[in-house]
Amino acid sequence: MSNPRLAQLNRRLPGLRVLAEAGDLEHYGRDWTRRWTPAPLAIALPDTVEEVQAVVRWANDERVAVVPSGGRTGLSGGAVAANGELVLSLERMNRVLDFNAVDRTLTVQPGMILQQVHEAAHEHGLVYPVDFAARGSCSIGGNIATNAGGIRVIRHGNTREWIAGLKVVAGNGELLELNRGLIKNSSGYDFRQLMIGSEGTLGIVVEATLKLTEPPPPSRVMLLALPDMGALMEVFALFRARLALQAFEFFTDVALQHVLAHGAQRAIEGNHPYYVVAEFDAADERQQEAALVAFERALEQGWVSDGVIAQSEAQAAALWRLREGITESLAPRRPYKNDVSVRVSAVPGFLEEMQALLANEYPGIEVVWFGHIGDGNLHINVLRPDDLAEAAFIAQCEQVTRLLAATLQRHGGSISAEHGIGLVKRAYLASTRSAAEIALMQGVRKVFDPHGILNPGKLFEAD
Ligand code: 2HG
Ligand code: ZN
Repeated sequence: MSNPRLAQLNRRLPGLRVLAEAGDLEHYGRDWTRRWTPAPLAIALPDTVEEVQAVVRWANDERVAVVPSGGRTGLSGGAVAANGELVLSLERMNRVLDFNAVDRTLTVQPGMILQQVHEAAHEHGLVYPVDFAARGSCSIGGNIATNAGGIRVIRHGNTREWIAGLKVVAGNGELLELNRGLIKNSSGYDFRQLMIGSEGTLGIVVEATLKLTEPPPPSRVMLLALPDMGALMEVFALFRARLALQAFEFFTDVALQHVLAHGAQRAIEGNHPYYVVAEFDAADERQQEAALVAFERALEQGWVSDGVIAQSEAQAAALWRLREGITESLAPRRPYKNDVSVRVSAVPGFLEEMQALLANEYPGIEVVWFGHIGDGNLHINVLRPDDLAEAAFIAQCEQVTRLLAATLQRHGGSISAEHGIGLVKRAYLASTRSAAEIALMQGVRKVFDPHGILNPGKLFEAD
């Protein structure tokens, strides 16, 4: 260990696993944004809560910045280490610690992959219902840090709803035990909720007690083709009124073309500008019949032009792939991403303005949009043309994001719905949160992390 700081860390914590090879710095220093050049000091891989505390105490004493790191599937740069930070990877802390059948809770370490959490819940005949396409590689600690949403929010809410307790290491190395799994706890400030969505700037989650629930009833998956944008909210209102929706996801034909080019199977013939994947309870004939009646009504009204209902689990998975495969199909192009939300009632007005804005500001540039329309959450992926240099492209996108932020502000929306602020959206935080709120947020940060060593530069432009 030639670096004096690392040598000192090694002297203080000789048993700590530390990586500092070029390949490791590259691997652990970046997330799915792929925009920043990774340049961490090293990677610490603690195996126990005490080791996490010891690393944080050292970093606090030495004023070394620490980037907490999970699956690094984030899309806002929240886990990027590009400034000599120590990456604190929680990947070795990936075990189930406890299942409590009476409380219906699963206590896990933060490095557990979401899919493994699903499987562990399933073994006990229950489910952890937060779910999204990155389930195979994102970690539960990262989900908590960003209050991850996904495709079942319409039924179950965000990660926030499913956390019964947290153990967290604050910026001075102190271990906090927050809420201890209680359902009722009216004893002052709820720091557990404050930690959720704080993007590693207040503390490092070292243990989480997750609420579990009953498995959902049997469901069916339907793909609908829509003739125009106006039909989208009509179909949503109709389906929500008549069916028990588990998911209602939307994408454009532009998105579909990318997924098909990436190997997915076409499910509906012809050209249609918009699509919806809906999943709904279909426990009995009455519910299945209700879905067909709703579909026929939508056809009569001209709100849908075609549709298919999956007849098997394999077909359902194939329909879901059309929606869930979008991010992966675009990844090689390293899109510029926006992840915005408005209240569901504000979606039609916002969409109209947003479409006009994108058409105006991105002439000749391919824009792919899709999202969780039933939650008022849209993802916009902008693809760089080959003949436009990266820096010029980002500058143009930043300019459009400023306009988008102003549009969102008029509609009472948010510049980040579920991906967090990280590095990517920090310049726009003030479009969603007031100056008074931001000052309070920074004040809170000082309380939990007095020397600002936890994920500095993320969330706020200046600490
Ligand atoms: C999704 O909903 C994810 O698929 C990713 O939140 C969104 O890639 C994106 O922009
Ligand atoms: Zn999403």
